[in-house]
Amino acid sequence: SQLTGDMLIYSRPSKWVEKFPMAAGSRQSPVNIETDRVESDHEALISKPLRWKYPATASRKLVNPGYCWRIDTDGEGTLLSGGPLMDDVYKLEQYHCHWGCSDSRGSEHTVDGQAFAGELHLVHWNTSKYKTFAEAAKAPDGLAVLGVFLKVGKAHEEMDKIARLLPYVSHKDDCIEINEPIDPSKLLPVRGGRAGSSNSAAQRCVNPCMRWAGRIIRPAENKGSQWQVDDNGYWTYLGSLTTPPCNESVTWILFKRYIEVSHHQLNIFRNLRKFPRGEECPCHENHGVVRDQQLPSATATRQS
Ligand code: SG7
Ligand code: ZN
Repeated sequence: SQLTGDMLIYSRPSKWVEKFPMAAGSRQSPVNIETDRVESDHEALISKPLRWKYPATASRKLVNPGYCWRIDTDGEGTLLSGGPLMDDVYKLEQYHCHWGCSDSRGSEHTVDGQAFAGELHLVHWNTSKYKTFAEAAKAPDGLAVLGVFLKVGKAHEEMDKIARLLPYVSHKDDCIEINEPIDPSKLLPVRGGRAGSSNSAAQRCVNPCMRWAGRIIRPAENKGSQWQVDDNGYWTYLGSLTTPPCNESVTWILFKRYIEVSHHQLNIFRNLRKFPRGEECPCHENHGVVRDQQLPSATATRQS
């Protein structure tokens, strides 16, 4: 049986490599962040704080591609620079979300084996070096994704603006224009447009655990929620897109702090439909790693 197009998104990540050879690469995402194996004093990270700017008017369209919700921006006036990106200037292309069928999972990355209820991704491309998003997506330093973990708690005000619009894009290929401004910087756990400006705040992940090298993330090895959460911090490593074509073009920047969203808001995400009007199959979850773990055939062994 041939896997094609969108069906791949719903298939197990270990199948992706059949059609997308990049999925077998050596810097595949997501990874498990091992907090006792990070480097704090990387000069490149601390010489310039990470900084961002997102005008609320840049969020133009809300789309249901069948496997998540996504907000496309016009990039106008948006900026991400500094930290691991050094002096290159990146623009925001889109942001989207991953979630799980229960509140105990849904994030793509894990921290010391612990999954979160969801993960928000702000996808940027390097405008200093490349002319288009497509060109940047093929380059090793072409993309930068800011990741924010979602934990269940109180309802998030800015996220609610998105949740309230989702019924208008309930089915695959539905798309609406955004009129009420949605400000992606309000979805970040760190305010003030900068992060990682002190030595311990920005940390580079050392030799992160790779999805395709047989190192499958195991919640069983969870050390609990005891890791250090730096108020202004992030973890960074060089990785890939988490879905086909799995391009190894992403500098990942994951905030240590999470944001809270409500169970109800997550349920609105889970209620999005995978197919066009007429077929009512809900998108219960759309995070990669756990799907493989659930399969009995997954070889959940760890290499040291
Ligand atoms: C989501 O994640 C979508 C994809 C995105 C993919 O499935 O947002 O974007 C589109 C255009 O649907 O793929 C090329 C791209 O951004 C992977 O992005 S991610 O690594 O940040 N999860
Ligand atoms: Zn994503």
